[in-house]
Amino acid sequence: MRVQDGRIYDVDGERFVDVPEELVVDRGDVDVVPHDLIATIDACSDAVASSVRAGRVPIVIGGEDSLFYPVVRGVHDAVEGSVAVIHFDAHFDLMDESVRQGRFSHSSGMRRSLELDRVDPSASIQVGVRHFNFPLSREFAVAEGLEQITARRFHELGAAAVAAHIQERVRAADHVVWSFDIDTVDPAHAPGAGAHEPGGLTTAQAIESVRLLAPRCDAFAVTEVNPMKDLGDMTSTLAAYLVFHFAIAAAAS
Ligand SMILES: [Mn+2]
Repeated sequence: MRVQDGRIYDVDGERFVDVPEELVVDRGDVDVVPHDLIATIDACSDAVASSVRAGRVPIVIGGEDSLFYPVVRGVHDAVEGSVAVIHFDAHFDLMDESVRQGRFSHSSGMRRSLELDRVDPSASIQVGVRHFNFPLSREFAVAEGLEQITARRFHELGAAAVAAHIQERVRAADHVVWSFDIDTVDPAHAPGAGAHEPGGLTTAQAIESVRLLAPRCDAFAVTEVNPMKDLGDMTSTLAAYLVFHFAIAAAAS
């Protein structure tokens, strides 16, 4: 990370940032229980909760997007007060359940998160959603008071204006969890994603969003990076940069 004498030059921010030795600590993988999804979710949730209780800001790297719910639950269980969810994704992830996917798949993360007692839909927001989705999911979002900023709208407004809006949206919440599905980013920029949804954010917009919002977050998850679909590691590299920018922006604040 080009750290010298405990500091780094943040080129995008045009500032020097102190980087303490323990700014980023790798706590290792959470055990996946291949034949017991609930046990895996519990393990993820417990790991996130223990990191939050230890005063850390967990940065969780997927794995597909069923990781989203245990990250929110881990923070929720470790803190008091209300929790806002910032959800960057091409998709709603508001499916209640389906015969093929059950209740805890990568299509239900936001739905399950909103069921937690202190998650506040009126302070939560979905960003980068696009194309076509289930009418019932949209109606559910409206009924819950969950705001959605489409990718189309994001392109009209720009990253800075969207970030300012999100800051305002989450202002009343005591804690903020941010889940970032890599398919938020356009497949031309991030081909190593579980799903290809054209019309997404650029890498520059994704990085700028992270720089602006990181200081407000109690946890950050990057999900759905799929190295088997990647080209020359460009998506994995983007995910790593999102994490670096998150850590440095948080350290600078
Ligand atoms: Mn998605």
